[in-house]
Amino acid sequence: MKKSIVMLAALSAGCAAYAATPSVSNVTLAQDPATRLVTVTYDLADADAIITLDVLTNGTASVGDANLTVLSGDVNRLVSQGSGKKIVWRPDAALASYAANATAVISAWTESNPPNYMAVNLSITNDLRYYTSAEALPYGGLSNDCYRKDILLMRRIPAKGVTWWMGQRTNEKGGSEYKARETRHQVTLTNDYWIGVFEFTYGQWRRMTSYPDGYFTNMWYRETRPVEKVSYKMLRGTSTYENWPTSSEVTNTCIIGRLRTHSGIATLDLPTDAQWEYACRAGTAEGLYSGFDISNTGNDPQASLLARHYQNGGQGASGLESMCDPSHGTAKVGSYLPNAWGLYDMLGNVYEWCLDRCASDAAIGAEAVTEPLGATTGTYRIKRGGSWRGDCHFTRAAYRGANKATDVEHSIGFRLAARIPNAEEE
Ligand SMILES: [Ca+2]
Repeated sequence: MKKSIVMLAALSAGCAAYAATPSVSNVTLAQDPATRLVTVTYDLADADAIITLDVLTNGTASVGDANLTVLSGDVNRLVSQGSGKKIVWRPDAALASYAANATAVISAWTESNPPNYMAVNLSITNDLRYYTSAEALPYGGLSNDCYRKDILLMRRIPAKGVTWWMGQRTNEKGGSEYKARETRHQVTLTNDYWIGVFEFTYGQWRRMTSYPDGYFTNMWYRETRPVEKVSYKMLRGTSTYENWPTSSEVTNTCIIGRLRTHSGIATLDLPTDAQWEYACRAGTAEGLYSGFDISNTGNDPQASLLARHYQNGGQGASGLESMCDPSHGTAKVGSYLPNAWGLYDMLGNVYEWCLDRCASDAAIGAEAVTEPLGATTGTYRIKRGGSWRGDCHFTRAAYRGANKATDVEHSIGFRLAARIPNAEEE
């Protein structure tokens, strides 16, 4: 058994005037030679903090997030201040010899500056786990369908204070009919936010309440497919859905209200139209988040790499069959290439409801705006990204469609978002 060199790292919120900065000390690492289990201890002072662990070999080289997935104890969650905090790590067999010469690095993150991934357990209340990368996820990572059925996995989007271009560049292929609703303009968002890595699925819905009355009838296959036939009104509450943008309040019994109560995340909601497009683009300006424009408005080869649409499997051999299987209908979420922030199916599969009401015909202005919340009146709400029911001119980052808030459509589902508080709000 060998003692570690004591190492510590505390990441501040960047604005210590508003909230105490957590500090970590007395970090130790020891390995049991019989079981190979590694125990890390530390003290946390000045503020509660989200804790993540890295392990270095030879003082500098990280063992890598993919080798730090079997952890228990005071790690990957919000930890209360105190001494003698304890983490147990089971290293991979190949790392057994490294662990004996390792040093532990504890990072303490504030709630206004969290790690990149948050996992919400849909079976246990108030169980939020945090990870620095997708590689650090337990249970085998994203390939495990638990992230499509049992866990709501969200990605932090670095948006605070960033000014970017929303809308269609000049004469984008596939966008000529929609220029008025895709007018290019500058947008600045005031907060970072979480957004779902995947569209919300039948399986996730079932863990919060009874099954939705969706279009697809294959009980096993649809568990990992996006929910559809859910209206904006159903998602945000019969008596509260019209509140936005005056208020973000929803009832406790609608799905978003249930998820807020279950998770303890008060800001959980649909994304705004601008949050959705910023997350979809992930820094790109082209029609597709891969950096290409579409070349075919019907069945486009580049869009087919990213999106389930009507012409690459949306339509089955007998048309729009409700008994979906892997060959047609909606796709299992995460079947196509993600964007640079690791978000899947932002284009295609199902349209995604956004919070915003929209003006007539969804027309949008050219003036620069900060944190836009949509029109203040109107019965229509924005939907984004195209779907399994449509051609590729809809599966563009700029395309903005709309439906009535009461519409129940087999092409429209949703993904969740949650505003991250700024340091001064803590
Ligand atoms: Ca989608």
